[in-house]
Amino acid sequence: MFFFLANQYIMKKRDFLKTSAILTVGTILSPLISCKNNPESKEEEETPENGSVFLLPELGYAFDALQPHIDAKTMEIHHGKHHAGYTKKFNKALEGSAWSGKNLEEILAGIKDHDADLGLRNNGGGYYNHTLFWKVIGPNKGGEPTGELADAITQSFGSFENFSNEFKDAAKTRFGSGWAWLIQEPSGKLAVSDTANQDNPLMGNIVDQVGKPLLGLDVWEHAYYLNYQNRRGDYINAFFNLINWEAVAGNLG
Ligand code: MN3
Repeated sequence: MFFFLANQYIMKKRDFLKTSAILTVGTILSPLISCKNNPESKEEEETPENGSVFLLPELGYAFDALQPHIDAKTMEIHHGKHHAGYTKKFNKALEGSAWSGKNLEEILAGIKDHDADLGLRNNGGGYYNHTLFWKVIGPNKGGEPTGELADAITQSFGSFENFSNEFKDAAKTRFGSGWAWLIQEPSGKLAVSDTANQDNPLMGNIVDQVGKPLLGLDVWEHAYYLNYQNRRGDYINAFFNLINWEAVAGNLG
């Protein structure tokens, strides 16, 4: 049975209002929150009136904290524009849908491959994927996992080196925009996979390899182009200096 790390980011409207009332200016840049400063704004009217809203999570570190591996400008735009945009559009897509009020994992697992679900697929995936991404990287991280996760990687791949080669290869060869993943399959075994666009391994009706994401790497050009231009391989190598293995281990089911 999967559980989802970002359940903490979903809350009922009344709790959201209570929370937003005590928030001061910080790294949370959600339009859903910032619009509270202006009750007359149009964005306020677009906030779901019932059910739940998903909030843009805080990074937990400064925009420049991941330098030189990921530059501050990329982080600022990626979190404050891209992820904020997915968050807003996801909430909008949920409004009035049968999925309103469900948890994120259930929503992703239920999405079908047809036009009616496209807004949920792209924006629900974008919301989940980036929420995971910020959690599994951090300043002064990298190295190798220890304990249960290290054992699981050795069991599933033979060695950490085999895993990292397979993961880097998946990230390099993902054509166009998408993500590379370390997932835990329903059997418990770990595997590497990759998905197109904002698809997520929980989307069992869409992806070939289903599993719970433990680690995800965004290989959209917006994730690295300012610093690395076309050198996706350099960005992937740099990512390994940022992996927060404790956080990845925390995602094990
Ligand atoms: Mn991205």
